[in-house]
Amino acid sequence: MNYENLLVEMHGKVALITLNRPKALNALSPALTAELSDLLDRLETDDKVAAVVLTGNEKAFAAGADIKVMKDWSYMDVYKSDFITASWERLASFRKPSIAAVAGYALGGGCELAMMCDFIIAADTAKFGQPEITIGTIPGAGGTQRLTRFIGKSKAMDMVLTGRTMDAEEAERCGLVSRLVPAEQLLDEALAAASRIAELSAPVVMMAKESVNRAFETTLSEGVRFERRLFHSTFALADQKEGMAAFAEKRKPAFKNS
Ligand code: CO8
Repeated sequence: MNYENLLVEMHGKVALITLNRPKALNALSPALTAELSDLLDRLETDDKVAAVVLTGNEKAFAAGADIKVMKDWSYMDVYKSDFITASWERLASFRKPSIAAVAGYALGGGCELAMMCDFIIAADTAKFGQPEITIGTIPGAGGTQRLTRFIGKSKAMDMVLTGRTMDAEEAERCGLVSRLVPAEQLLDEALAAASRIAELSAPVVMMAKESVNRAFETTLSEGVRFERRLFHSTFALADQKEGMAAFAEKRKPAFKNS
């Protein structure tokens, strides 16, 4: 898998994807998002891959969509192409677990990309923001929607209307980030979390992810009903039998992903 704007490394069953346009602070060009979409298609169907960690570099996870590419586009250019929505949204529909490991800037589309992952682990150097308003536009890949669900209306309005950045401590305090670690521990922490998930039953992990995501799309009673159906369906899996038998027999479960 050779890409111009991404690096891919396997750590056991975890694919570590590194955004790799360091000179442009990993600005998300159409070429980069197309490559990411193609890579995720491959990883989703590859049984050797159980989870994904998405990261950038010390200075930037990603500083947003590529402004230099976008700046001269007309309304018809972005409307007719639906501004490459499919490749941007690919991460949000990825069925295997995904963790964003964020150091430095996660701005605009970079913050939106991190929020498409299942959870975000941040280095103490991380800075999040939706600064689109400062360049005459608004978030376009879910920033006004996902950020609001993560941190609530007041803080989301503050971020989106002023374009200010939020440091890692504030991001953890308000629930944008699940864990905050010293920068030098970021990748170890994210890879350890992904590896832990990779040891568990893959179909059960996918169901758990699907069920949590449902909370963003439906009412509480429908969501609970959906969860109950998936919960019941785990009882059709050999892995549920193995998991509960292993608990009763005081041993480690050996899940077979079936
Ligand atoms: N696009 C293109 N190039 C960028 C971007 C970007 N978003 N961010 C940084 N770069 C480039 C700079 O132009 C510079 O290049 P060069 O060396 O050739 O001049 C290089 O990266 C280094 O950047 P700086 O010199 O600016 O570095 P600083 O440390 O001084 O500043 C900042 C870092 C504060 C992050 C600054 O670079 C910055 O403000 N960047 C722009 C942040 C921004 O506004 N992001 C939002 C972009 S809009 C967006 O994301 C909308 C998403 C919509 C998605 C819709 C999909 C359907």
